[in-house]
Amino acid sequence: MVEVMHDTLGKFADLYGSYWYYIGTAAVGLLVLVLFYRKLTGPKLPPGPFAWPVIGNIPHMGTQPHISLLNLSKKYGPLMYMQLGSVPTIVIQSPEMAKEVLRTQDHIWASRPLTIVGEVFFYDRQDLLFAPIGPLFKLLRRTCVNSLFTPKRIQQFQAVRKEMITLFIQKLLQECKGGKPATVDNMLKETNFNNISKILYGKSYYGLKTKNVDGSLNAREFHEIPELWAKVAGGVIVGDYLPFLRPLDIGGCEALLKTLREEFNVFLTSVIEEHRQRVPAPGTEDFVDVLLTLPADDQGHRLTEIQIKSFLQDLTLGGIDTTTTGIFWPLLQLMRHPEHRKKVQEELDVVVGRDRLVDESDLPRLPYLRATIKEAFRVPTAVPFLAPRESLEACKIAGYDIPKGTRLIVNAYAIHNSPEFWLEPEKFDPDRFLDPKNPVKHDEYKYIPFGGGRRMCPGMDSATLFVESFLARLLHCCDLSLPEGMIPQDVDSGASFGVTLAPTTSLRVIATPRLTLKVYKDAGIAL
Ligand code: HEM
Ligand SMILES: *[C@@H]1O[C@H](CO)[C@@H](O)[C@H](O)[C@H]1NC(C)=O
Ligand SMILES: CC(=O)N[C@H]1CO[C@H](CO)[C@@H](O)[C@@H]1O
Repeated sequence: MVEVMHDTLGKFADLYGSYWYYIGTAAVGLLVLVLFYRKLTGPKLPPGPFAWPVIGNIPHMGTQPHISLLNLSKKYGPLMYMQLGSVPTIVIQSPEMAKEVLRTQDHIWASRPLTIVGEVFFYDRQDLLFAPIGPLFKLLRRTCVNSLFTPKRIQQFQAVRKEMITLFIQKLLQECKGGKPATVDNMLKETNFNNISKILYGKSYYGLKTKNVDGSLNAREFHEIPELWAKVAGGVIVGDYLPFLRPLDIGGCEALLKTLREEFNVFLTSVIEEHRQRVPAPGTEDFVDVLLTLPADDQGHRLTEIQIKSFLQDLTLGGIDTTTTGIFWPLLQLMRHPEHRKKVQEELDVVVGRDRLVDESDLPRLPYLRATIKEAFRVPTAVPFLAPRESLEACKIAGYDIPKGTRLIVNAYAIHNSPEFWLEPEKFDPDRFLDPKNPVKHDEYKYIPFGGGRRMCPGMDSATLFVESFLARLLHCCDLSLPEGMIPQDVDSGASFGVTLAPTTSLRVIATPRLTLKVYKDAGIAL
């Protein structure tokens, strides 16, 4: 024992005596000074949780990142800095901060980062959703405004909407014959997919098998492509955050994205071929017709075939899941809150009566129905995170320095569900949107279900009309109730994170007719 101690002390003395000791001390001192100096003069980053080496703050995201981040904001505030693997990120969780990045600094934050989905699935970002700021982005946005989502074009699809909703109601009422419950979420998925594809491609494609490049039939039906895509795109692709692991393709996401792109490509190639062979009557063009016949812009630019395909992928994937989710959550809330359902139906009876179907022209006179849908876009928020953005230059937010190339997450869910900005946020209360003394103003950025700034959802008007029209007809034509033994509080409002929030359990309802029988007969609804 004494021997060992002596030995150690001896070594210590040796070290103490050597000039290496002095050099070592000097080096450590210098390092401390440099770090301190950088702290003083380097970028002053926003606060945020401790970042682990290599993985950074990835563990803080958890499986429900929209809620984890909302929880973290209580400690670190509405502007938070995180390191997601190798990606420097800021997280925005208040209306004031949202206004800063979506309006005041929109020119800095309107670009999108390069991700594996953008690179692999969208042919190196030749679509709108993933396009960086540049000429293609401008051309595609202009196409949305001038050719695809014009009021006239939206009006043109009124017949499709009407047909689809009527068919849905017929199917629902038939399934519920004899008081049997129907599973609404599954029914919505089918119907929506088909009818959106009708607007885009002029045909329903449900049940259609995709083909392989050699023409043989693939096992996957076309509607599975959007579902699988949403799973991959809504999850974490490891290679995006830890690029050195990308070659391993953990989970096989990249390989799956490639396969899905190929299957989608074969499908779109045949759709485009079919459309090239025909000349649609004016006023009956679908989106493919419109995109194929776009005139060149001032500089003579036209969309290439790859760009048309990627854009159609966007519109298909951006439109189906969001619209289904947008119809599902208001319906679920109305099943949880029979008192509001009753009020919506009373409004319909007063404005429309029971002797004819609701028409889209009735919607402006149905404020309570519309407020109900608005409130259901708040809680829960169908699209919890706005699509990711990236800064084009270094900037300052709230006095903090944000370097160029920083990723931006706007947690719309948090903004919609924080008690700082909404009174009793967990309460479902459509009247929030009807209070003339305290209106929810667009320029306050406390209500952003469709995003904001130059990246705001181009499908907003079209989607809102669709959802309103759907729910107006459904609630007008059908009385809804829960399966026996279930009370409203039993309706599970649990949601799991993804590009859109998905319900964790199925919604089962029983529908019965509530209008005069002649109305169903005239509308061609077989009971
Ligand atoms: C209830 C339905 C919908 C909701 C809640 C919704 C929500 C959103 C949100 C939050 C964004 C991101 C905005 C941002 O980054 O600030 C977005 C972008 C987008 N949406 Fe929608 N959307 C819906 C329906 C649709 C439909 C029906 C279409 C087209 C058929 C569509 C096409 C797009 C496209 C192409 C973008 C990307 C725009 C860009 O990056 O410039 N959306 N949507
Ligand atoms: C968020 O905080 C609440 C209450 O403090 C807690 O019950 C919940 O588990 C937290 N959720 C997540 C995902 O961190
Ligand atoms: C217009 C249109 O395509 N309607 C379809 C909507 O979805 C239902 C349910 O799948 C189909 O039966 C309709 O043909």
